[in-house]
Amino acid sequence: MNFPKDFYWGGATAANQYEGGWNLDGRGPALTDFTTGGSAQTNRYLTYFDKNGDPKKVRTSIVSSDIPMDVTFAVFEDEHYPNHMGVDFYHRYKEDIALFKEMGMNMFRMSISWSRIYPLGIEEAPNEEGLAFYRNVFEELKRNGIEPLVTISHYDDPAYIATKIGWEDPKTIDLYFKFAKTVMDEYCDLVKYWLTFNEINSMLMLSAFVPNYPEEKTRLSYIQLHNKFVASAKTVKYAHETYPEFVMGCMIAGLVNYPLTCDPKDILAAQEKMQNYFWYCGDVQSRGKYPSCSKKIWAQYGLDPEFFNKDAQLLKEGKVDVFTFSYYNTTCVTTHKDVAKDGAGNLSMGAKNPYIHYSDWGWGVDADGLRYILNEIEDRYSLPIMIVENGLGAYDVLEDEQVHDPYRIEYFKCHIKAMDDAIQDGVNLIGYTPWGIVDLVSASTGEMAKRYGVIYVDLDDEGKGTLKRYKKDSFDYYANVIRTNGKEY
Ligand code: BGP
Repeated sequence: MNFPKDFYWGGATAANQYEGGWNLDGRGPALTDFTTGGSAQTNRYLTYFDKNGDPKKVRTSIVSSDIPMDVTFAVFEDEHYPNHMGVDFYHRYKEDIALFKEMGMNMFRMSISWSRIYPLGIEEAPNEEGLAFYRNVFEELKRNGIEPLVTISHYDDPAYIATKIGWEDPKTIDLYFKFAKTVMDEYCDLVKYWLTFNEINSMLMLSAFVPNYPEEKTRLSYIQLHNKFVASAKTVKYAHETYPEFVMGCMIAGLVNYPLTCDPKDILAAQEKMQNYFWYCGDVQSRGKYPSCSKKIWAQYGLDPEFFNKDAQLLKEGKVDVFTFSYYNTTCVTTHKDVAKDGAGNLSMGAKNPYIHYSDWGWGVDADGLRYILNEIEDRYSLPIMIVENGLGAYDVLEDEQVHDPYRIEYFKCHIKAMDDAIQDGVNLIGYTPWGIVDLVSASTGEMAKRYGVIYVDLDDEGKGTLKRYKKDSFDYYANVIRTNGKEY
């Protein structure tokens, strides 16, 4: 057993999938109030009231700039929209935190809904009721000996900013920074661990994995991403200058690419994917500068290097203290069209790996890949590392108030073993917060059916259920891992 004695064992969530209370106490509309679940949501509709108070219907998952975002939104009873209620952490945080404590968790990852603090994103003063909610949650966590790990922005930009301004406009950098500064100042007595953006490299996901993705869109993504890097660096710099005790982190989607064959062309193709998609972002946030491959990428998309280089000093000053990432699966890259079988599932758009198995959603389960990427990150950055998302999305069945989920326990076992081995390899791993520790709304499907939790929530895809929490078998399993600090997994 190699886990250090002060290892963080926790669980992870995000406001837009967990919290609910979407229109309560002054919260404004967020991007994710409209877009969750991509194609799964195309038949859902939202109603908003226009300036004259007349109801208007819009199709969700399409955030059109024609929708006025400074209006009131309403959902009619027959228009259930999953993120709006999440699993009601907004009203049940005490109950959930009590379960976390019972499990022995000493860290809890959550995010702050930007539009709960600044409803449109552009206001001068923050929404006091929004601030009070998170203060109550953080105080409750502290009372229970649980360290909050806070993602400042997890996919839920205020809808007004997303549709009327956008990350391509540097104004958004200032709006984000105002939000980040507000919450860091407000909770500096309660929160020490902060992540600036969830999976910042997800902005490149479509360009990296969708064949023939329009170049123009990729170009825009690189511009928007750069502005996010600047916003992140400003935030980290401010935190370091103002609160030296803060630990600031990046958060990168850890999709690992392997070459499908030993053809050197495949090796190069896989390396390029990792450079363009993973290290490109990891380097800016952890080394404070773009990697050498950037020049080639910018040239490929006709981007002016000066746009990126003008912020070099700030990026250097905004280096993070801890490298955090999500890890679910690996995928294969090949130049051999004949041997490539399409992967299924939204994160597995490469070729299928015959040596691993796949989840019901086509995500490749590969614990060795975790050990592999942990070693790579260690070698490249020499920073403390946390795995802030990991887990198996599966169909669970509640029967006689019990959920038997041996498949999830199996998943935990091999991934925790991989962590143990990686620590022995020399990796400075300091924490693990598996995803959706309480069942919550899936980001890719927008539904409840894809569950990750060790705590079951009685809620179905149509929003029916008591919202009651039940401990799954994996709850006891994980509690024992924590109790023995990873000796028994
Ligand atoms: C990550 C996101 C999370 C979470 C997770 C699982 O990419 O940061 O928000 O949802 O993936 O994804 P899904 O819910 O689609 O299974």
